Amino acid sequence: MTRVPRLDALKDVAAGVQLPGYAPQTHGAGIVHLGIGAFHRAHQAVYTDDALADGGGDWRIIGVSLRGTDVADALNAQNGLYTLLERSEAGTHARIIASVARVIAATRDRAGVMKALTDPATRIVSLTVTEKAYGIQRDTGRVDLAHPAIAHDLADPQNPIGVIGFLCEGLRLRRAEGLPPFTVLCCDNLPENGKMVRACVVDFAKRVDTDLGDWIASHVAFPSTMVDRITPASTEKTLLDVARMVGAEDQAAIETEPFIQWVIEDHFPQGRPAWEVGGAIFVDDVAPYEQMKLSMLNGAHSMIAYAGFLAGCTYVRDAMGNRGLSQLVARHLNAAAETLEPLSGIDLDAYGQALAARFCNPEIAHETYQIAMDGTEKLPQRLLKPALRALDNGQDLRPFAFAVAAWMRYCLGKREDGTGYALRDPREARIAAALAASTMDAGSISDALHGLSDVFSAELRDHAPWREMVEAILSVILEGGMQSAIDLEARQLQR
Ligand code: CS2
Repeated sequence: MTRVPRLDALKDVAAGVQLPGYAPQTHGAGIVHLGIGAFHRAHQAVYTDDALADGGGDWRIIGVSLRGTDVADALNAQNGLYTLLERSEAGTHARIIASVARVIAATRDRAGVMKALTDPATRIVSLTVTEKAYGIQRDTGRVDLAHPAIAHDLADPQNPIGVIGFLCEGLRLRRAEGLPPFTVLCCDNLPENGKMVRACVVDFAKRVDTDLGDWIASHVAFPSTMVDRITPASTEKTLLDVARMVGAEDQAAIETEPFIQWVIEDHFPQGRPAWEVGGAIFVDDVAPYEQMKLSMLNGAHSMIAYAGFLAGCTYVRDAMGNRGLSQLVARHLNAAAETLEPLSGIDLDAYGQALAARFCNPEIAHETYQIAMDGTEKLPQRLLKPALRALDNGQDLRPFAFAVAAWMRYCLGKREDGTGYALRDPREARIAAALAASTMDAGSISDALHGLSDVFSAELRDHAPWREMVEAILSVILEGGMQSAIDLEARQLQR
């Protein structure tokens, strides 16, 4: 390939690539975003780009990487510019996004992060840091004192390293300086994510200073949001395609699907960008939308991840090409939909069919192994809560039991040919210890994993028919392998 210059200005971008509809340098920053990974760049940064082009305002984003330095190095060398590829059967659309002003790597510039958090211009702090980064005890809503970042930040609150610690210290300094607080906007796949993060920040703050906790509780807005866009990790191919289409080297390029959705509670006391310009929907209560997306899209995704990975499907699209598994996906989507209350303006059947079509997108290489990560953080809202609702409604529990049994088999950390893989779960050590103490038959594996009491609620754990179903499915998977368990399960659907 001929060498191309680095993408750092808009003037050199090849024809045919969509450019921002505004002059980036004429807009100041108003948002600090913690966790500037691919998802943020494919989602909230795009809505902000649309809002800047249409509504204007000083709403550019200062990104923060909490762990690594790569994204900061890549984006800062490009003046924050990056390419977004939207891929589908209809073709690939390239667009330059200019809403990110710069990125700070927290591990080497904590003072820079604090400065951004306490800048009077900062009115929103948004977050995509993954479920496990918060350190929330799901059942109590309080901080998990055993979480490494929470433990560190409680011991030294003025020198935070974690999400909750940064939010709390930023708010403390703003209050001390007489500045209005920023609005905290959680964009992670957690149920009632705003409420959850609020409970955690308030609990953390009260442990540091009771007055601060009370002040946050009464002055800081934490709107909940439902976010959606399937965004696989970038690959070598992403970067090569971008170099060809844009005519510039872009080390921060990302790829995603055409679909995008954002439902937000409209509670922004310090103002917000005109995100509705890009199609964001503002509602009074996001909870039913979150529940729908978590149990249908993400629930089916997790089922696909565990069953698909073990059946040899590298990508979600391969799982959808697996006859038996795609039938189980349809079953799962229907079962999850049945657990939901009707939602005005939404046809759940059509939503489920659209999800299946999105999973089939042949141009999106979304690894099952990527989705399988952090299972214990994902299972509760994606599979276990829906299973409990199904139980309450007297519905069939089997689709959920199948997905959970697939996860249990995945927890063994070995493919069917005996080769191993890393589990990549924050409870990995506890899973390993529980399994080591079991006799490794279906019953003892299921007992051991149901013993993770911060993952499985007592209601499900103590429900004998559920336990029997999970154990029976797991035993079929262990005996005949995942593919034959899938096929057997799918055959039962025909009857
Ligand atoms: C996926 C999500 O990796 C995962 O766990 O289920 O990232 C999913 O792709 C997004 O929530 C789609 O909006």
